[in-house]
Amino acid sequence: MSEEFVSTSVEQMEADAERLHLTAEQVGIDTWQDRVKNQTPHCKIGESGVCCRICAMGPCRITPKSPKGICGATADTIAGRNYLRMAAGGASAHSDHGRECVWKLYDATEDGYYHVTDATKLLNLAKEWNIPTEGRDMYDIAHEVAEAGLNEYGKIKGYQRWTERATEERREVWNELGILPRAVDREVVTAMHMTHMGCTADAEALVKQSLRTGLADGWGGSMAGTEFSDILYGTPMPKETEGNLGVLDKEMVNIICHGHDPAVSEMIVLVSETKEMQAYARSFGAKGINIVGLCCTANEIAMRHGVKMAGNFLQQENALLTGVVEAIVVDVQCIFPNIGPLSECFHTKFYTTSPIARIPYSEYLQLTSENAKEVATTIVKSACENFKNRDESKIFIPEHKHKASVGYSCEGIRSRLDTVTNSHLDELDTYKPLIECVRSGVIRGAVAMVGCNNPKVRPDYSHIEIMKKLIENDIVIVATGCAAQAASKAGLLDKRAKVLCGEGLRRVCTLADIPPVLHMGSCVDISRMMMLVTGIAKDWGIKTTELPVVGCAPEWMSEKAVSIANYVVATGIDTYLGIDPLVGGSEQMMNLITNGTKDWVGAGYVINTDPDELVKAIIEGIEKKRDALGI
Ligand code: XCC
Ligand code: SF4
Repeated sequence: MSEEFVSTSVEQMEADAERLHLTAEQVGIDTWQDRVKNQTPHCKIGESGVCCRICAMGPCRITPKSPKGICGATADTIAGRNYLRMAAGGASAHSDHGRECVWKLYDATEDGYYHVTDATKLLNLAKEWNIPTEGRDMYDIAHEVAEAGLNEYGKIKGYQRWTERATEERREVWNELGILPRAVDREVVTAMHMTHMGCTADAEALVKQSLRTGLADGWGGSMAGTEFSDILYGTPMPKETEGNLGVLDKEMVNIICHGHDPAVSEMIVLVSETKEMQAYARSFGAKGINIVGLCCTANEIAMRHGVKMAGNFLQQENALLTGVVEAIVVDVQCIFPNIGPLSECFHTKFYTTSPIARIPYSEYLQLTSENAKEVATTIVKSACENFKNRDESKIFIPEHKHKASVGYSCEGIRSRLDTVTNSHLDELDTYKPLIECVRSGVIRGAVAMVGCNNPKVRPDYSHIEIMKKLIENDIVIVATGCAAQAASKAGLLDKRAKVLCGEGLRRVCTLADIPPVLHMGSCVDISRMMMLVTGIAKDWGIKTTELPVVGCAPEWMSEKAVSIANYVVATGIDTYLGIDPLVGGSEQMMNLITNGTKDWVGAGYVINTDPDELVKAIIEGIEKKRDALGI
């Protein structure tokens, strides 16, 4: 029997952060905790979404005394335009990350640095897109599939090909509403054009375009990111790893990979695992090389290689404050600019690798398909050489960490069901046993926990408390992004966390040998969740809107989260937000995103900044769906 399971509490995590903050004071650097104080209270007008700086007659601010901007734009117009611009920013980020993945497959060759790893997935996608495969060279197929994938970003006619994977019913709804997404770039440009000075003033049209732009991400750019990453680096399957700051190792060369696109982190992992590089690390007195991930990069390399996860968004400064990080290497998105000055206070080397994220106080080594291995080798070598430069007086590593079972792609989930339950049914590769569990009430439903950290709420508390309450109520969780990282810090990805579940879910966890929170990957992998709900709806024979499944982003902060929320809702899944979406200054906008979208796509937002009330609303929402199904 393994030792007893004890979840790390938020209080313990906060105590670790406080101790690390002493180091920040010692070296003379600020952290987000300090900066939040300086930024509070936030500007009320900006916070409620009614500050417009779209043209140079402004900025215009809506108040009771000044109900219109200089052009006559109302609160509804201004909040609506700002909201759509957030969705467009988020869709751009996800989709461009996806595009980079497709380019890597386009550049892939037998003897290059990027390869086809999951050939089955490549062939399936070729078949789906009517690309001939018979008797062809694998890389010829790969290049044609990649070119077709790239074409989805800018094609001049037609709709996103990826949407053909959705249910018939969804495509009809999207088509009738006029939100079936066209090329990814087209939807973002349309959003930017609509929100230009003197264009769309109608909030309803702005919300519809938000849904459409979101769909171009979730059923377009993000889905490309997931699919092409799987083809290149392998489709994730269940495996064991560890999470939280305790994964940093004092005796090893520690390298942190942070960002999103696996092209960089994959190469760092590959290079660091070579005998030659391990020996190089030992030649400087280290026991070896310890690669760890932060934010979504952590999710990507944990899911595919079992690399350890140092934590989520608001933990990035803490990781460096341990004083044992020889190098941090980043690509794009969610990187605090403060990593620059912070790394200067330590021996830590800070490497940027993408023209999309240039950051002061970093060394910039642009990584391309042609130089990837050389760049990774330079970084890993310099980290090894840097091991001897640590300052003992600045070192403190919090001990908390948990075991984590990760790698639950749709294929990973079905493989678990196949080995333990489907084998009795003589039917493989189906969600039917899972559906049986939900119908019978052994599991009440499922929640997709996603999104970031945000100091507007107590960080990680909302994620962790909501997840604990849900599993206690026999609701299974799928998680991505920084929500999944929060779960790993609290031990909820540990299979032994089933002791925290209600009786039904505990039984399912035992039978299927899974943890109660299933780690599905990074934020582009919310496209996996879309495929999961679509697969379940198809196998069940009901609409996605009828499933006792909801989404929840209790601590979101990025524009990407707005894009995600839009496509999740458009896919028919109610989404529970713990942070206000910055439209509170417009009653019409608030009403449109909570109720209005319900009439159009059958789902909407439920917003509540109190985590206890939010989780109650989620459970009620799931039970209502069950009642409607008569189960
Ligand atoms: Fe970024 Fe993706 Fe948010 Fe985490 S969850 S803070 S977007 S790393 Ni995506
Ligand atoms: Fe002001 Fe209108 Fe210009 Fe916005 S677009 S800044 S509301 S004048």
